[in-house]
Amino acid sequence: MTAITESAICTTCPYCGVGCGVTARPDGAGGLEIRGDKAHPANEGRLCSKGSALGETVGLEDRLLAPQIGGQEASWDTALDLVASKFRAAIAEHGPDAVAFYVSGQLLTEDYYVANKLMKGFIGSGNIDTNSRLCMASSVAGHRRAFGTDTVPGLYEDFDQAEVIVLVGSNLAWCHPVLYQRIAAAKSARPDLRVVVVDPRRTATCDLADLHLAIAPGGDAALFNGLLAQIAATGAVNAAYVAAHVTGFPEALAAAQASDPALTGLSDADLAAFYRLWIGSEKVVTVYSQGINQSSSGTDKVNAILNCHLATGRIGRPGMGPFSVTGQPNAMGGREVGGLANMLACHLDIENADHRGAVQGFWQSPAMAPGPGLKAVDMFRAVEAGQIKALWVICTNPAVSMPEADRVRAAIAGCDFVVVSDLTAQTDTAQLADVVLPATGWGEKDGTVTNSERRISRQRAVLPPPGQARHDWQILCDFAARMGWGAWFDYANPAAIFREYAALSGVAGALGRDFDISDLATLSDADYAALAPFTWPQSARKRGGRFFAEGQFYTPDARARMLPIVPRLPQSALSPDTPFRLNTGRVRDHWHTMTRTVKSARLSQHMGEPYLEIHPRDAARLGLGPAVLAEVSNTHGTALLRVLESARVPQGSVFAPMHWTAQTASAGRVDALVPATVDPVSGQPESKAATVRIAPFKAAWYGFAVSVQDVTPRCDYWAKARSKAGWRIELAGRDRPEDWEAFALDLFGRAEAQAITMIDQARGLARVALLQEGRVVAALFVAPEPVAVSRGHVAALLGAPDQPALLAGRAGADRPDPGATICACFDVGVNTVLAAIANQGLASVEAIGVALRAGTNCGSCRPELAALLAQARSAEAAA
Ligand SMILES: Nc1nc2c(c(=O)[nH]1)N[C@H]1C(S)=C(S)[C@@H](COP(=O)(O)OP(=O)(O)OC[C@H]3O[C@@H](n4cnc5c(=O)[nH]c(N)nc54)[C@H](O)[C@@H]3O)O[C@H]1N2
Ligand SMILES: Nc1nc2c(c(=O)[nH]1)N[C@H]1C(S)=C(S)[C@@H](COP(=O)(O)OP(=O)(O)OC[C@H]3O[C@@H](n4cnc5c(=O)[nH]c(N)nc54)[C@H](O)[C@@H]3O)O[C@H]1N2
Ligand code: SF4
Ligand SMILES: [Mo]
Repeated sequence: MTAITESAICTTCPYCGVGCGVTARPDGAGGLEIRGDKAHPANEGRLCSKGSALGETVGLEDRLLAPQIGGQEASWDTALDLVASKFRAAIAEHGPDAVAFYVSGQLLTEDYYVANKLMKGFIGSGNIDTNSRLCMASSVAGHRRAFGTDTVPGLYEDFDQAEVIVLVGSNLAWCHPVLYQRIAAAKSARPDLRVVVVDPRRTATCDLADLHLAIAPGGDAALFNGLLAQIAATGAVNAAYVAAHVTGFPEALAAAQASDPALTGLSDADLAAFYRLWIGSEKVVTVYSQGINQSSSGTDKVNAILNCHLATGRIGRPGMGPFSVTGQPNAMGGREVGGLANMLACHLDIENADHRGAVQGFWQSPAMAPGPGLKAVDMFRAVEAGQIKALWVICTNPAVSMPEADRVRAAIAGCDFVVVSDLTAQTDTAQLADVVLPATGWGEKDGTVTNSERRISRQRAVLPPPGQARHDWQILCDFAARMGWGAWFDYANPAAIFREYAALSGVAGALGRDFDISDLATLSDADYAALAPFTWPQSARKRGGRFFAEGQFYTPDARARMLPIVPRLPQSALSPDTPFRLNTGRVRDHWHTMTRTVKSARLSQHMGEPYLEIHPRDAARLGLGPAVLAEVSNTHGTALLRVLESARVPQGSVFAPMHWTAQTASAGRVDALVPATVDPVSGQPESKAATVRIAPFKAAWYGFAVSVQDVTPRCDYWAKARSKAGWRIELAGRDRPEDWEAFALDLFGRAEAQAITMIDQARGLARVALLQEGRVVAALFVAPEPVAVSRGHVAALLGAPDQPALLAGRAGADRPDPGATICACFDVGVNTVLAAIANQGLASVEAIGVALRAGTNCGSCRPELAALLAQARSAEAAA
């Protein structure tokens, strides 16, 4: 294993599935100095804003450093004895299906392998599912239906060679920024490269698009059915490929021809332009992500896309193919290792008795799961029904990220026994647990991950485990030993687990499966420590490269399947009571439930508050002024979100990010609104198509506060974000407190502080600054309208002895307000960029880079810089 040294260690970013290589060096102050690894083939030195800020997220302030039972610190022995006794009792009394693991695509392969082996081979139940059910399950199911295996055929190189790249339901600019930069670079080198974005919203990714198709939610299957019909009509079918390698073409075509293109909501001209582009170039890569997967017809959407690539034989050759991009750093590894309830390790099939027998023989296990276990939504339903008596949640936060999140939260709270392994006890899920176990996190643990192009890379430790934290695989092995299976879980290190896994993949390879890395089954510890990134397979049968150019699918007859697809629209119907479609997803600088990105002030300034993107005409119709709060609700729950008017969303549709939790906002959990409607094949929830009603939140007052210390306000609305010197907090309430000074002292918990208060009764304004030892420790600004003070200016004065400027609430002429952060790397604000465009006559993103450095490091903000240029140009034209 890699020792802690002063030299930089090569590892892999723990965020998205691009799987960028990073080099990390301890900075001596508890943080890390982070750079892109130029030698890593996934990114060749590039990083995005989140990857660049990794060093700011490894601090220990919120970390769990010892096990807890019922909120009280306990020893590892006591905690694990309790966990084992509860699991043993539940299994003895109610059978192995009375327990469950809910795990994560952010676990390392070695952690995942151990969890899967433990549940499926030793407890003897299929009840291990993963948050990948919410993420990749429809892609997995679509791949398996078409290819007989869950395999992404292509490589990232295909982006460099493609003539047309279609991005379907993927906001690549924000969610896979380094791939987006790669396409941007390809396009500037080869201006003929055409990019199409298919997304109901006009996202930052559209900055690169030659054609944006603002498709109706759920219209994708109709779009690709239309394409297939047009492929046939224009003679673009690759008859030789279809004849040799494909089954089901006539049925798929007949279904496509019968399908109604009107379901796409697109004009005939747009459809024709798309079909021309796609059919006109052989080298087409169709990239897809959550706009496809997270749908009640997600698997069909995937197969509608695969059908078009199979019909044209555009698969597995340079520059072409369908490309499902994975979300989490090890989403792909989890699929390989069998993390899903309906899979076995190494792409073996849990429903196949021979496969089960082979794995049981290899593991020498006492009790093999007889078949698939419960998928995520069903698993939490079983928890709710009391059928699951003991639940272990590892590396995921289902009280926030599962659909019907309020119901899931109640189910977890009501479960007999819940264990959570996490980095912190301050998550919505951990707060419901009986036992919380401290896990090591990124930078502290060793193992492997697989990225979107099947590339396996090492994550390496660069910091020591903090406190008593243990690695996830160790915790599971310690538990297994207490269950009596110590001999089978006696690994010295992650390398030993990896060797066993690689050997098992050889068994799978011998059974004719594609996931075979048996070359690595005898890797020494030193080789594992030095393992360079490689793409699978790696075995005597095949080494690296693409799949399926010559057919050879993993079906019984080695032919791919085209499927007849009948498009279905989202399951929740709009109604007079719930007339808006709620689309959900991600923002550029936050990661999921924010447990790590929340710690970086830079990353928290881009989008500091949970928001609702709504078309200006809808906002006007509902009486929602700029920046007021909206109450969004349906039968499942309610959220309070800041209104962000934007014509980027179509009328009738709204967008809200998934990131806010009960730790960061009073009512920002959007999954409280998402119904647990699932795709019938994959079991993946429809996370992007809830229906909701929207009404103005009747605020009697709005507030903005800054504080050097974390606070949890008690008022109807609040949301908080990290700033450089502390926290910034947005507030609002239905009733005005009598005394603002008393309110502020209570809010900030500083009865002893000196308060300087300015009240303007007539205008309903109040400003309170709290000083201690002559320095501003907190300040509150109140108004009957959304508070108009400059956030950046106020936050910057925290800790300074400068209360007059602070209470003025805006910067003087000598200190212009930079505005909301746009470039997180160099901390450049919107106002700074706009001023530079106006004053220095900047006319391109490159010119902004030269003048301000904005956009010159990770490049994640380049689409937004381009938007500011366009905004400045249109303002100029109007003037
Ligand atoms: N910054 C950031 N990056 C991330 C993550 C993060 O949390 N933050 N998470 C990672 C993970 S786990 C994942 S899975 C990926 C997700 O990556 P993406 O899938 O790119 O991200 P999302 O924002 O969830 O959704 C993508 C788009 O789908 C669109 N969409 C909604 N409905 C439809 C529809 O019916 N059809 C089509 N065609 N499009 C539709 C939405 O408008 C949205 O822009 O991101 C990864 N990268
Ligand atoms: N409405 C809506 N809901 C969605 C989505 C959406 O687009 N819309 N997207 C879905 C998708 S694609 C995904 S992937 C999920 C993501 O949802 P989650 O998996 O619930 O979100 P995370 O915040 O990534 O949770 C990871 C947890 O693991 C902890 N952790 C980090 N590293 C480690 C480690 O090494 N060991 C352990 N034990 N713990 C660790 C973190 O502190 C955090 O609490 O959300 C899904 N939910
Ligand atoms: S694109 Fe960004 S988040 Fe994704 S792996 Fe690379 S640096 Fe990490
Ligand atoms: Mo995901």
